[in-house]
Amino acid sequence: MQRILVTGGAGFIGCNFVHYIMGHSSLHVTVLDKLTYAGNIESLEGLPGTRFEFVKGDICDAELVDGLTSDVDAVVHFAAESHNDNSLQDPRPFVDTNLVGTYTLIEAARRHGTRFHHVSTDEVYGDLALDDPARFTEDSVYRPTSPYSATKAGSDLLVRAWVRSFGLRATISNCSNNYGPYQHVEKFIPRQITNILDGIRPRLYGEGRNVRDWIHVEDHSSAVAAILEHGKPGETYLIGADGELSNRTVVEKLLVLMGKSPDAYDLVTDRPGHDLRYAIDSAKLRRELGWAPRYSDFDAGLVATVRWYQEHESWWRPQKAGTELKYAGQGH
Ligand code: NAD
Ligand code: TDX
Repeated sequence: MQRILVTGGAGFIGCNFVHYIMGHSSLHVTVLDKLTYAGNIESLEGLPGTRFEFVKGDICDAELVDGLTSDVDAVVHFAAESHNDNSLQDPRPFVDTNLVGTYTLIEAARRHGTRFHHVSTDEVYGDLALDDPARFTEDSVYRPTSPYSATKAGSDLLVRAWVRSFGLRATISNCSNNYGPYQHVEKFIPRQITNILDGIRPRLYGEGRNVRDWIHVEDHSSAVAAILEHGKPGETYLIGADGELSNRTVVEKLLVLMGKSPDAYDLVTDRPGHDLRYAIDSAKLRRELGWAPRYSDFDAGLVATVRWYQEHESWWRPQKAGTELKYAGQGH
């Protein structure tokens, strides 16, 4: 494998993956990204120019996608509308990008016989009860609950059907909640870090009891790289790092880390349909591909993430006021 196409490479996980894969291989990387509100070209600064190309465009643009796909050995597909709260306000872009965009890409990959990796989420499996000892596995039933997770579930099923019906050489990964550098300030951890930096009290939806299973974004990147290299076409791999924590616990950790009282947060209106708990069993990935997370200490990862937002205000500041205005309109 010499050349890959990365969709959504100007977004949070996509840009971290591009930095990771270019630092750990001699691959040539082309990024295709529409630069929606969530994409930021600055996140791709400092990459070796001879092995990197950026194309601004839409994954729903069949002609563009066909040309780019014909030129590479593999497509790694991160591009998506990714925020649950937005999907509750306006589901349409989720249907377009997550469903029609994925369809457009797998049709091109089918025509050119291109290896395809589809990046997805644990949210396709719905949620678990807070006191349930179970975790999601590759055999869990699809039960998406939000417009976002429903369109991600639909995109997974399209990829599975293209594998079965057309022999597409595709793998799928479903990962838990990521944190780390370059994450948009609309998401939970960066929102609260930048709120605290701005003297605003963190906002917890409902009672803050919902549980998310946190993984550092670099561990997600190393897992996708391992699947791209050694994964078996047709297989799904769950990616997680045993990082279950309630939202309240995460906010308390951030407040203490940033020199505030652990109870200096506010409870706000809950998200409609708010999934209670996600939890990943990543035994298959660890056993079959020998993958293991490097950032097993969540507190250390959080310290590094807080430092990154402190040191990169010029990266996030332009998005902050508009994001908070949008949240104010939702009672959040
Ligand atoms: P993000 O919102 O930060 O980035 C998405 C990127 O896709 C942006 O750069 C945006 O400009 C681009 N994009 C959107 N629509 C496009 C289109 N039509 N054509 C081309 N580019 C387009 O998202 P993220 O958090 O980096 O998530 C990346 C992928 O990982 C998504 O598929 C998401 O479902 C999945 N995922 C995310 C998480 C998480 O915790 N954030 C966890 C598991 C899986
Ligand atoms: O201000 C907030 N207060 C709050 O309590 C925000 C923004 C969120 N929350 C809660 C909602 C969730 O329980 O924090 C948790 C995390 O919220 P998000 O960052 O919006 O993530 P989530 O809805 O869990 O989805 C994320 O993980 C799975 C990503 O956004 C998805 O793209 C990914 O698929």
